[in-house]
Amino acid sequence: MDSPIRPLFSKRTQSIVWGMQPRAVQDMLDYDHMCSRNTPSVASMVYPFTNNHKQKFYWGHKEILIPCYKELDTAMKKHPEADTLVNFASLRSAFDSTMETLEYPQIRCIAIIAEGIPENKTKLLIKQAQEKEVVIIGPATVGGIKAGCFKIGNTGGMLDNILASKLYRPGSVAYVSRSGGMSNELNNILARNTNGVYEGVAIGGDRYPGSSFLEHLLRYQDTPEVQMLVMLGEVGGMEEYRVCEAVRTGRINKPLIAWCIGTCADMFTSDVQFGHAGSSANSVEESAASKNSGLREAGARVPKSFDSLISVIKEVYDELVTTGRILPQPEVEPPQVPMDYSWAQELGLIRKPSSFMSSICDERGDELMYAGTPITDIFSQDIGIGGVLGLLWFQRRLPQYACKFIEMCLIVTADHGPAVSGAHNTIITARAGKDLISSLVSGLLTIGDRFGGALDGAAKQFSAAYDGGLSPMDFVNTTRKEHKLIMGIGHKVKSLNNPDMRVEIMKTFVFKNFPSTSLLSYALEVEKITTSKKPNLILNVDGCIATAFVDLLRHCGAFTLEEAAELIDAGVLNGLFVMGRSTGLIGHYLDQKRLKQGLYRHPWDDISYLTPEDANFYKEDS
Ligand code: Q5B
Repeated sequence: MDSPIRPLFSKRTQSIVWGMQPRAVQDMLDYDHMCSRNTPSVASMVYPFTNNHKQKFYWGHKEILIPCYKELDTAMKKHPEADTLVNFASLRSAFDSTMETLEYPQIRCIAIIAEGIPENKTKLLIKQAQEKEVVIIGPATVGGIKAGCFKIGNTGGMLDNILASKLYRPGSVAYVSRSGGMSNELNNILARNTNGVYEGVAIGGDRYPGSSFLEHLLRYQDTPEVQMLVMLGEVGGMEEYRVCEAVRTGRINKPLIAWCIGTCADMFTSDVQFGHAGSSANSVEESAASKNSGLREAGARVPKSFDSLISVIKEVYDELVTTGRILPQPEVEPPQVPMDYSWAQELGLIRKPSSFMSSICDERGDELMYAGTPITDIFSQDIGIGGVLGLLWFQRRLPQYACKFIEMCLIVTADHGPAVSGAHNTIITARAGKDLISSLVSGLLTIGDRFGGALDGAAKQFSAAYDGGLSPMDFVNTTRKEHKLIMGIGHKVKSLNNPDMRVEIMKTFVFKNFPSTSLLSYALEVEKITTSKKPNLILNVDGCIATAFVDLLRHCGAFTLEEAAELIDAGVLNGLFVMGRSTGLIGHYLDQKRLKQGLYRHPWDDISYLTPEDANFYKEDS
C-alpha cells in the first residue's frame, strides 16, 4: 500500500510572502492569534523593489517586526523553517518568482494568487513543481485554509467572517473548490450544518490548475481527522472524472458530497464562458450536468441542485454523528483579536474627539469640495477666484458683483513697483540668494499698519465712527486729539494732484454696483477734510477697499451685521492685500533671478552715520 499523503499545513507552518501585501500579512497574523499559534505564520516577506528592512505588524495586542527582503535567496537562507510560499506577484512576475522558488527544496507548497498567467507558462510551472514534489495551489486563487493552523493570504475573508465560520478550530469536513468566493460560501455552510471545516483549498479558476481536485481529496482521504469530503466542481475540464474513478475504485471511501456548478449552461443554445478562465465546456463531458451524473454514478453524494447541497451535507454529517464516526466537541471561545482602529471607526463602534475641526474644504471624497461646492461646479459655473475666495474665506456663494469686486481688489493690490516696503524686502532677500518662499515671506512681513496692512484698522475706525454717529469732522478731530493716524488715509506719493488711479477704478465700480456705499461715502467726506490740510492725505487704496468691503459685507445679503463685524475683527481685509500683493512679490523675486542680480549692499553715501551724541540730539528734538 502507498504511504499516506502528508498534510500540507500544521500549526507550525511558516511561510514567505512574495509581494508587498501588508494587509494580507496582518490578516494572516490575526488569524494566527485567533488560532492561538505560538509562532507567526509569516516568517518574512520578499519584495524586489525595496531594501532589506523590517515592518511592524500586530501580534494580538503586541507589535512585532517581520523582515522584508529584496532577494528571495536571503529570505530562504534566513528562514529555513519556512516551507510555504504565498506568491502575490502580479501575472507578469508570478511565473519567474515561482520558478525561482522551486529551486529551494525547503518549499513544499506554493500558493499563486495572480490571475491571467499564460497557460503555457502555467503548464511549465506544473511540470517543474511535479518533478520537485511541490504542491501548487492556484494560479487565480485566494488560496486555502487549514482551520486552527494556517491560512493563505486573504482566504476566509475578514476576521468576523472567519469567526462566524469557526475557522479558528478544526472540524471534520475537508473541501476543495475552484473559486475563493465559493470556498467562503462552503466555510459558512459547513460551520452551520456540520462541526466545521478541517481544511479547504480553492484550486483556482484557470484551465490548468497547479494542483487538482483529486490531489487534495486524496490528502483528505489520508488524513485521519477528516471524516467527510466536499468537492465543488465547475463546468469545464475533465478533472472531476478522475475523482469519479477514485471513488469507484475505493481509493476514496470517505463520504464525498460533490456538486459541479454551471448546470444552467445547458439552457443556453451557444457555449457559455463563465467567470473563470477554465469554466467553459468544450464537449458534453465537460458540462456540469454530465460531471454531476458521473459523480453520482461513481458513488459520491450529489444533490439535485445547488440549493439542496446544504441538506445533503447535513444529512451526511448527521449520519456520521449517529454512527459515531464524528464526535462533536464542545466549543471553546477563541482569543479575541483586537479590531483595527480604522475599521472599528468605519463600523461606527468607537468614537473619539477630533483634534482638529475644519469647515471650509473637504478633500476626502471623489471630488474636492470648497465649502460644499464640488470643484467641477466651480469651473462649470465659472465662479472665478473671487467666488473661490468667497467660499474658502466666508463659506458663502457671493453675488457676482461681489466676486468681481474681490477680483478687482486682487488686481489693484497685485503690485505697486519695486520701491514699496514689501517689494524692497523681497528684492533684497532674492539678491541675498534666498529661495522664492523666503523672499516672498520677507516681503509679506512688512505688511502692517503703515504699509498695505491698514485695511482692517481702516474698516474698524471708519465703521466705529460712522456707526457711532460722528460727523466726518468730529472723527478727524477726535483722532487728532488722540494722536492717532486714520488708517486708510495718506500716501507717500499719491495725492490730490497725483490721484491714485487704482482708487478711482474701485470707487467707480463700487458706486455703480453696490446696493449701499454708506461707509465708502463717509470715508470720502473724511478725505475732503484731511486733504484740505495736506494733499497727500487722500483715501488710499487700503482705505478705499476697506470701507467698500464693509459696505459689501453689511449689505450684499450674504451676512448678518454680526457676521460682518466678526469677519472684520478676524482680520479678513488685510488678507485681501496679502493675497493680492503676493502676486507682485513673487514677480519681483522672479525678476531679480532673471536679471541675475547679485548681493545687494546699500551705498554708504545713502546712509547718515551718526555719533551717539547726534543720535541723542535727534531723540531730544523729536
Ligand atoms: N498724517 C501712508 O505718510 C503714510 C495721516 C496723518 C491723520 C493719517 C501715512 C499713514 C495711515 C496708514 C495707511 C496705507 C505712512 C498706505 C500702502 C500701499 C501702497 C504703498 C505705496 C502700495 C504716509 C505727515 C503729516 C503728519 C501726520 C499726518 C499722515 N498720515 N494724519 N491720518 N493717516 N497712513 N497706510 O506721507 O501735522 O505734519 O505732524 O501712516 O493708511 O501702504 O504705494 O507706497 O500699494 O504699495 O510719510 O499704496 O499717511 O506722512 O507720516 O510724515 O505725516 O500728515 O500726522 O502731520 P507720510 P507723515 P503733521 S497705502
